[in-house]
Amino acid sequence: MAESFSLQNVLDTFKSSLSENKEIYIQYYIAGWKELVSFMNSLGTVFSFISKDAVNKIQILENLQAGESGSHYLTVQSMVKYELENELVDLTKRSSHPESGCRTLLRLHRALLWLELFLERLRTSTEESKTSVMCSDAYNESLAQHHAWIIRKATGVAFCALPGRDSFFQVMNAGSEQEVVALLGEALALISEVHQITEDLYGQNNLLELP
Ligand code: 1PX
Repeated sequence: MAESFSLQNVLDTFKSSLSENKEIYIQYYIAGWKELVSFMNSLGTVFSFISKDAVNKIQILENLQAGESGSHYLTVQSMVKYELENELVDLTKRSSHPESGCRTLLRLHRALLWLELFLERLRTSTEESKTSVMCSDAYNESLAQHHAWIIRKATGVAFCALPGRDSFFQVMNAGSEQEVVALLGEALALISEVHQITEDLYGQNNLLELP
């Protein structure tokens, strides 16, 4: 699995997720996450509790896509419209729809901000920069505010087990350091576009704090 990972694959899947009129295809959005999860799995078992949760979220969305209302789960936009119109979203507390597509995708959406902040740090880092510090800074600026203390604690422990900057550059499979930095720039533009579109859509529909 580790050898099949490449930053280019991640870039390509997120690119495919954007339709011409800037809707986001859930299938490719999920495919992007699967790439990232396969990379995370290659880092070792300290990260399993993180990848398990990501896989679980991916699975919920895949089940919705494969279900009888699957056609409504083509894009994030069509999902939001369908679930809201049919009152399939728990808006204030989890009750009859604890695993709506909207709340599930929101968790991945928040994690995408972490990824954006982390990759930006990696892109502008120097040889002395520590991945654990870049990772936890990015985490504290994004996901941490949505996580309970126990999760933040466990996450902090996992970050200490991260490989160094060199390994990250290698694993991205994109050539020399300059080439990796260039590709990171390209990937970041796309990831931030996908993130912004989702953020705007969720913001307009008051979905950013779904329980
Ligand atoms: C080239 C570099 C690529 C790095 C790829 C790393 C991919 C990371 C994928 C992380 C996906 C995490 C999804 C987390 C979703 C979440 O926030 N879930 C929580 C809330 O869900 P709930 O259903 O309860 O409302 C849930 O409680 C989380 C549990 C697990 C802990 C999540 C910690 C996330 C840390 C993200 C940083 C990952 C560091 C990986 C190092 C490379």
